[in-house]
Amino acid sequence: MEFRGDEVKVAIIYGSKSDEEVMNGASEALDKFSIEYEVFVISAHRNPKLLLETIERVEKLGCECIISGAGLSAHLPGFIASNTILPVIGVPINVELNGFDSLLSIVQMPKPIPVATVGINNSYNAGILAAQILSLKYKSIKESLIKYRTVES
Ligand code: RP5
Repeated sequence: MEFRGDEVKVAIIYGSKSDEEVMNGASEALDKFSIEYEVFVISAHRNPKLLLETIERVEKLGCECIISGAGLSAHLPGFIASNTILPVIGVPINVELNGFDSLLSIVQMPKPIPVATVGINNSYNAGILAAQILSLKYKSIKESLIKYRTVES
């Protein structure tokens, strides 16, 4: 199946407007491969109902992967992962403790609910990993990734 640029394939969900700058890296990476995405700013603890509705919406939109970033006690990516079988890529955000609180909250998910976790503040890599997941299905993304990695390294 070929990638159709007008379809939203990735949802980017982060917990607060204050995460925006860090999370822009994910959009930057997805833009390189012309992958459509939609961004949602929703807190898991301030607005859990809206978050659940949004996860349903993201599935209905046909998204194939979710990128989620949060700081502090970062339960957002894990909560999302527990409510969908779409792969969830977590981005730990450095707010306090050099981001280790967030890293451990995201990476230490109990079985059988994994969150594929990238480095602290490394949302760009989350975008690349999302592209790699999509490249299993979309040949054009696979070809672009191969070219990109050769040129960039
Ligand atoms: C987390 O708490 C957010 O993801 C953010 O990283 C952190 C601080 O949020 P704000 O108090 O700036 O809204 O939920």
